[in-house]
Amino acid sequence: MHHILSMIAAVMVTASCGSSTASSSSAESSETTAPAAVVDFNADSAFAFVKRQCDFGPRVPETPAHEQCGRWIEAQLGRFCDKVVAQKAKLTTFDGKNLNATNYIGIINPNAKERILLLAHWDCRPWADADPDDSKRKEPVMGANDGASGVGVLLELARVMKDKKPDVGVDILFVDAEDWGADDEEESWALGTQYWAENPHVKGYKAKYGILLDMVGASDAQFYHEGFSMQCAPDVVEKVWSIAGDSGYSNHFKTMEYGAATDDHVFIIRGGIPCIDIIDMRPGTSGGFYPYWHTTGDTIDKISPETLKAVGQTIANLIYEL
Ligand code: AHN
Ligand code: ZN
Repeated sequence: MHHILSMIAAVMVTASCGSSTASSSSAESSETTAPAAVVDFNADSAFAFVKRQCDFGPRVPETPAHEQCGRWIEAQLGRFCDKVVAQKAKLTTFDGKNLNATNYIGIINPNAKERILLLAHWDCRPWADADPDDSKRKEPVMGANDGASGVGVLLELARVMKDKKPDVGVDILFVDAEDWGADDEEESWALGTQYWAENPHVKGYKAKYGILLDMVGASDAQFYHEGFSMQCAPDVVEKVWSIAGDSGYSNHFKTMEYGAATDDHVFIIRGGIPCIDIIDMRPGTSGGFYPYWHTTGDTIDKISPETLKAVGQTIANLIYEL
């Protein structure tokens, strides 16, 4: 089912790629030894940001844990960024629920013309419907990896950027209500991103490209070239995987195309910004993703500081252009 959906979505995204800004040619590095990084992404700090989110409990929209974690995220962005926007939205789910959702945006170098968009969803899925134990499938997902890991990496990047301002403008977008979706309805996913794409926090917002982090914390994470990213932003994929390899992280970053995920980046692309997805895909597993995806087992013990470092340091090295 997932595969069929992906193919349908592939056609739709292909048709809409043209609206995005023309991409520049790829600049691949031929370095074979890892150069010294300009900034140090702290893996333990990133891990602490992931754990703190889990300590609230599952951040399912319309629950106290979600509300509390949202306020915490806003406060963290306030510590590290030049400006913070909390974008409130009323969203309707596929099953008819009205959600009070909030997207949070942390803005770094607000006046810089050249901008990079970094995003992750911060909500948790209300049901662990992929759990092997069917008695647990109505329980919420903790989302240590599916949600908290991307937010944790981006908060640590924000902390690093406060210490040493990059030349480029960076917008960190934490989207709500990504995971309240139905298998057979593409449009039911990524509601917060769909809202942001229609109502960007800055009128006429433009970025050179976007990078989505989704499930970036598992110890054995595998990041393949994702299908929609390759269709609409192949040069960005090449650049990120090239930097990851040069930085010593080819154990996680595989230079092979695999799968296509209906994820937040698809709706960023539709809005006209080329965007890639760094997502943990596992060929041969039933879901095609990280093995605890949408199960009650998506907990903090699956998260490895080493993986958070691989992703975070790669993005840092990109921002500071080694
Ligand atoms: C679907 O499940 C259709 N796409 C994956 C998007 C997702 C959900 N990423 C994390 N949770
Ligand atoms: Zn999910």
